[in-house]
Amino acid sequence: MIEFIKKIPKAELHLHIEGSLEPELMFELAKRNNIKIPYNSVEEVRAAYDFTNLQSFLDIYYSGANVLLHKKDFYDLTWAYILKCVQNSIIHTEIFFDPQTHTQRGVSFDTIILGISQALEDAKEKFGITSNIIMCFLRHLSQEEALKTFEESLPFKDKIIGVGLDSSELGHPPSKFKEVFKKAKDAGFKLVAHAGEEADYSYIYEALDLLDIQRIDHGVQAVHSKELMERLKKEQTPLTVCPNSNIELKVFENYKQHNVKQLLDYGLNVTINSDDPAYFKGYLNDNFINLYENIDLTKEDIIKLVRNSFNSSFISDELKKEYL
Ligand code: ES4
Ligand code: ZN
Repeated sequence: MIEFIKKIPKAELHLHIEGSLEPELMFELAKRNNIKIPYNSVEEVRAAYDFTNLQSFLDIYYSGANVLLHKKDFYDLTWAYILKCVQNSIIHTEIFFDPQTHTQRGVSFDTIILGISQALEDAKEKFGITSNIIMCFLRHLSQEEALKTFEESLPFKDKIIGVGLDSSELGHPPSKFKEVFKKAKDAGFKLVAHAGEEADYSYIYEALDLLDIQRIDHGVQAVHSKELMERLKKEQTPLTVCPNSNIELKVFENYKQHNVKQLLDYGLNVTINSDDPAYFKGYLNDNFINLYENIDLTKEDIIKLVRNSFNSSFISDELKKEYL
């Protein structure tokens, strides 16, 4: 079964490219760009990855991103993730990036998007891996700033398939970003949002009803509302669940406590994803293997989860047919 999990061709729908920055590359880029980082060794970095909640992770994740300055840095970051895709049998990936994490430090929008998209074009050429890019707004910042970022992205609209919402969830509900999501929808972007990761299921309702999103990132708190579960089942709204992330950020105590099997058995459209694999101890295969080893996931469950990812992706119907 482990071999089967490793080899089955997969799609990934919830991956923050900044969260794929491995400590080794962090050191290399710090050196290349002459940037001080608060660690003396790769081991010291890994030891710092001991999180108590989402915010404790985000503090370290944003600090790690400081080493990214030039187009080549974003290219190298993305290329390193593509090599992991090859190892994990990922043939299609939809990656998030956080423009504000970089533009706030003076990095220009084009530097970021051109570096990432060049690596993805090369991935298609060299490995046949297809991809889409989703731009996330940082929810701890204002809607005003999200609107500014949205305007900045418009010259690169052909490279960005959708917009998302991430960062500190508690206290920053989807309702805060109604206007920018409306603008993005009118401009033809696909819409997704992190909701019900740490915050309660009311954030999922808001994402659906106020932002009109097409996928929910995480969404595991939905189990606390029978009415919402029924709706998600009926509408087959995709949930991009990230098991390693949930364990590392203490959303669940351990894999046995994770509710992914419950969501799946209820009939929801669940997918498995790695979120921030460099920080959460493993890429996509590890997420599947951890579930397989700890809860009663059958081979049929795994096939269903993988098929859900392709079905819920933003690829064309033609390509979907080819992949399914
Ligand atoms: C994130 Cl796990 C998670 N949650 C919310 N925002 C994020 N950004 C990067 N990883
Ligand atoms: Zn995420």
